[in-house]
Amino acid sequence: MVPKSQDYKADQIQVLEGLEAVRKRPAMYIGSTGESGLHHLVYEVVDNSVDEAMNGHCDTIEVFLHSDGSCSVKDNGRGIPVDIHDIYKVPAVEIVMTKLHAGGKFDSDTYKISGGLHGVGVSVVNALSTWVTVKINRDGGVFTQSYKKGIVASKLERIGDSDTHGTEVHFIPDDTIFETTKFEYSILKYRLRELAYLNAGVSITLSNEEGKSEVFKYEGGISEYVAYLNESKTALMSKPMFVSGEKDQVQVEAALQWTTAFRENIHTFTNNIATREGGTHLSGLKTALTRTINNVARKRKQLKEKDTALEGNDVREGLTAILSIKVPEPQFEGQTKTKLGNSEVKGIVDTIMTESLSNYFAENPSDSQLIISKCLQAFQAREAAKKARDLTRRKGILEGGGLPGKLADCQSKDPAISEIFIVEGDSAGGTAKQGRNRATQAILPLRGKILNVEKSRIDKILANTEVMALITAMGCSITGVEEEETFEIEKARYHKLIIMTDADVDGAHIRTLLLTFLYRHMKGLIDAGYVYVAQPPLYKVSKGKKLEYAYDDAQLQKVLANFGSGYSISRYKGLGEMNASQLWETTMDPNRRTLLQITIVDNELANKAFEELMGDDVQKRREFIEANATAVANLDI
Ligand code: 0RA
Repeated sequence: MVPKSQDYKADQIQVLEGLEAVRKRPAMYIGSTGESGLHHLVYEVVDNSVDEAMNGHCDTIEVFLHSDGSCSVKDNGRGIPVDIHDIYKVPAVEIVMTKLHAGGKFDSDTYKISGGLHGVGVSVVNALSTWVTVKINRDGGVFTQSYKKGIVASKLERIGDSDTHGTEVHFIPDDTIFETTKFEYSILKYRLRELAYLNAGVSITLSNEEGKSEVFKYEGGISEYVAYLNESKTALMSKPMFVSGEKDQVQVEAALQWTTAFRENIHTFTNNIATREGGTHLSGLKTALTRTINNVARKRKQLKEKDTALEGNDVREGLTAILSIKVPEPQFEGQTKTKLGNSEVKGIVDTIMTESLSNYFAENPSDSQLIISKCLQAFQAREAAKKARDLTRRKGILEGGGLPGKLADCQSKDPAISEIFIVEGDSAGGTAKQGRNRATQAILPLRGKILNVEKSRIDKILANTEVMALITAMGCSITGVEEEETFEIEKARYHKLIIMTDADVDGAHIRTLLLTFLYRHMKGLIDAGYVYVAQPPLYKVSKGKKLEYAYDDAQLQKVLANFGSGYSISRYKGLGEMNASQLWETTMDPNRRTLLQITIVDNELANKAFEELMGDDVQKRREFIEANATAVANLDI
């Protein structure tokens, strides 16, 4: 279990610095003064409560969004100390709240969330709030104190007796600092749920004054997290395998479950912070997986002596895993400071994982059989993909060597002004070809439905003519072909890829298949802002020579009001119902059209969305489509 803290002594407070610096350069402490920085205020307070939980002092945290725009975070931890500091002669809580970095020096709790954007201390929240009120239950009493913009507004006051302990921090963000001060329930929800998964048994409630309320509490911790991530997949084990161990003050927890999927889905955390760029803990896990599975496969004779060893990619195919470690002094590196650098961690994770994996495989022979068969299939598919790749490479297809026959290219060779329309069907493709501005607009008609890449391995993807035509036309290759990245955004032949499909169910399906492919294998195009969806009109309204288009029902009503009586309406079901000049006027002309740009708001949500939408579980897919009916209509993922 977690080491117990020694008794707190107020005079252990060491580093003291005022809060002026925080108000002067807020972004340095919370990342930004936009929406993300605003929500960091809540996470900062919650992280302090979670610190209490991680060290075994707290099991309940409640976050409440008040209708005046304030937020309160209440926990049942030890309570911020209220006794008078020997040297500073003020209550300790006053120092915690008004001095930078005071918190971390208080006691000898081993695991503090320090580093990254969090862990700057609750005083930063105070500095960036119009007002804060803390209420503490501790030492037999209830105590409260208020602050304004980080400065003490009232002395610490004992307002009653209490036999419990805990802290409540109530604050309202300073609107002279933040661009927006409105807390978004949905943004908070995901991080709080993640924290609840990472800290098994800790109950985290999120509520607002309008009566919305959710409790996140997972007795199963990260195992439950893995089961949740695998909801829309077919698992190869009845339940996730759970690993836990500790060495040299480093705690390691992992949950793993293989599925029939083709992608790996591994999330790593250090002291509850998502380490998106991976690091030494992830390396340790990967090493242990590759070595152990090869050993077991050989021992079980599923891998023959003459066979070459399975590679990392093979053993991780279809694996969903959470690796959560706690380190006393984490070092975060990398571009976004989300890569764990502590070198000692690799060996520790490797040792703990190797032992647990070996035991698991020994104790669960039927699961082992399935998992290793899956790894062998991945291995064989990789060999097949290599052949397909060599073939396409020889033809120069991935690099855009010969352009596909059915591409009607534009005349411009300048990608910045060139566009490619991906059009559903040959007939609409023909119309688009006639209607386009051939100087800058290329047309690629796709026949029928493209492959669902969510359910296909790379060898099958490379063998699909429609997908290959798209890859070849774009000229920038794709990701996921081999370990070394081959995707090169600089080689993109068009800076606008415009999906133009019918406004019906089939059109929506084709659009989704295309977006799935782009998200999984050409995500760089989406990140660069190159991917768009065309918006063809739904209605044509005419009266004599007068003609107008409407793109939705609301607009139709407006148009009709303008026309008065005696008009005729026609509803477009497909692109094919328009002639070339109508298609140009309504959908393709850069001066008149509207395009929807595809952006990814949240990577993890997008990942899950594609899995549910395109995955194995029909029920999940139905739920997703029902819950996102309007979003799917707009497809702004
Ligand atoms: C300083 C020292 C101790 C606890 C805390 C701060 C503390 C801060 C927050 C912020 C929100 N909830 C919190 N709970 C605790 C340790 C006190 C001890 O050793 O008793």
